[in-house]
Amino acid sequence: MNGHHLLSDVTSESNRIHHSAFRNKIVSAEEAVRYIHPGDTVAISGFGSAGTPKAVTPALAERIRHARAGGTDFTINLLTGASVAAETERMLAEVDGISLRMPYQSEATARRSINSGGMDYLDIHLSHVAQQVWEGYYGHIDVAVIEVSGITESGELIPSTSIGNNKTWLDVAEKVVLEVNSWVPDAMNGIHDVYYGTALPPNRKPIMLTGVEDRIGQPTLRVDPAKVVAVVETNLRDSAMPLTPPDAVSKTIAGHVLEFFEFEVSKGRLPADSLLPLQSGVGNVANAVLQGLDAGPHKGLTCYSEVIQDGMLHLIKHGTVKYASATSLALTAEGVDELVANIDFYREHIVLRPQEISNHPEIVRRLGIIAMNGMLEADIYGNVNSTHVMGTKMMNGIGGSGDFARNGYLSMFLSPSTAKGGSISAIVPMVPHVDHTEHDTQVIVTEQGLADLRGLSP
Ligand code: 0RQ
Repeated sequence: MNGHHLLSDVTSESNRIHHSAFRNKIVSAEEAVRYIHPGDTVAISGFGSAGTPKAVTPALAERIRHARAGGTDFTINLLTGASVAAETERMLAEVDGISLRMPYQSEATARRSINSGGMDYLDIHLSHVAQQVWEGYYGHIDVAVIEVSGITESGELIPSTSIGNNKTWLDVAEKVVLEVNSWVPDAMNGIHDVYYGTALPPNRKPIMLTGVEDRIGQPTLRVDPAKVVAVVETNLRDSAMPLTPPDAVSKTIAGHVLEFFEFEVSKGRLPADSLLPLQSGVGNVANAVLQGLDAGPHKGLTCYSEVIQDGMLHLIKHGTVKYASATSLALTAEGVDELVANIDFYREHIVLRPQEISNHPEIVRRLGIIAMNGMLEADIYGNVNSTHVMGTKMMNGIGGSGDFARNGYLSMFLSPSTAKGGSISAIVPMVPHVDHTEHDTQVIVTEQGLADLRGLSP
């Protein structure tokens, strides 16, 4: 593919590009990054480990490293859906290539740069990103680099394994670079639902999504072909982290959560069969809760969350979950094999949406979501610190936790009761940094037990 750049009527190696205007723009990744200049604001695809551009970002890091070596300062502002593949985050941080990063990241090298003042970091609710970009808070968006899995005959883009903010990036960027990744199984076409009805006030209309499984948009993303300056072909897999089995503490926390659900059912506050749509963070504790549900009495559950991991496929296969909506499909290699082998089944049970919709407060409130998120620490009033270790050092960011915690029907925070081998308590008299106020937090769970703060005075 590297030799194909700037030839007219180039043939696509992958047979995924069914429109000649795009085929004619096939170039190498090294060629594509020439459209990115020092000081540019660059918006890339990616949410969790899924759908990050895999060829252009290393080429960009290399271009920055070269420029530095030659004495030229080269940094960009980097906008994403949420965290992106860790290696992408790392390679751009290692070359000191990012001057401003938003809206979320969770990688150690970038974290060090943020905490030492090398990188400015804007930690914002994921549901706010598209709106703030449209409002102009991040200035001119020079280049969008978006991974897709194909381009249709009519020039629409088939999304990859995540959608995130891609619709917004494609709409607002001056120039667009597309990575067409033929590793994404063809069979996934149709799993996406891209809603084009959002607008800024005063032109907003209700978003008519009233059930987790509702499809309110179209399966493809739109782009103005005139803005597409380069198309890069790849065949590279997402690098999803393998899941670790839940440990004893996580299992105990999950046990408290599951017992609580039964208590809520007995009080008539949750439907006995299907509960209410679940949102859960990623990681050990969330995983333990999902596994516990799989072994429990409920069938036909629904999930309305950000990320679908391998564990969710098992729940769907077993009938425990009948429908899962997210913005990212962050599967391991085995997860992808399972998905593809049974794609006709899973396509009936999974939908991927833009994060504007997966995290939309209107929908989270309407559906009555049970929000379960991790925390660093909580205080006895219920204020939660999710982001700042000891009140000063940025850990990851608020991500989508606030979108769900503030607007959910039940807002729960789950964490081991201590950190760092028992030397730090996660329950403190007063948190040194507040992400979720006592008014947003209803239930706090550790392995020591579950505190239901609803109806309690301070
Ligand atoms: O550090 O790995 O160096 O030991 O923080 O803590 O216990 O492994 O928990 O991975 O679930 O992360 C809040 C960070 C929890 C996460 C946070 C240290 C601890 C460890 C991680 P080490 P654990 P988790 C997703 C919604 C905000 C974003 C969000 C998060 C590390 O849940 O980023 O919710 N949340 N998005 O040792 C000092 C404390 C500490 C502490 C933990 N009190 N003091 N260090 N740590 N507590 C929604 C989706 O749908 C995906």
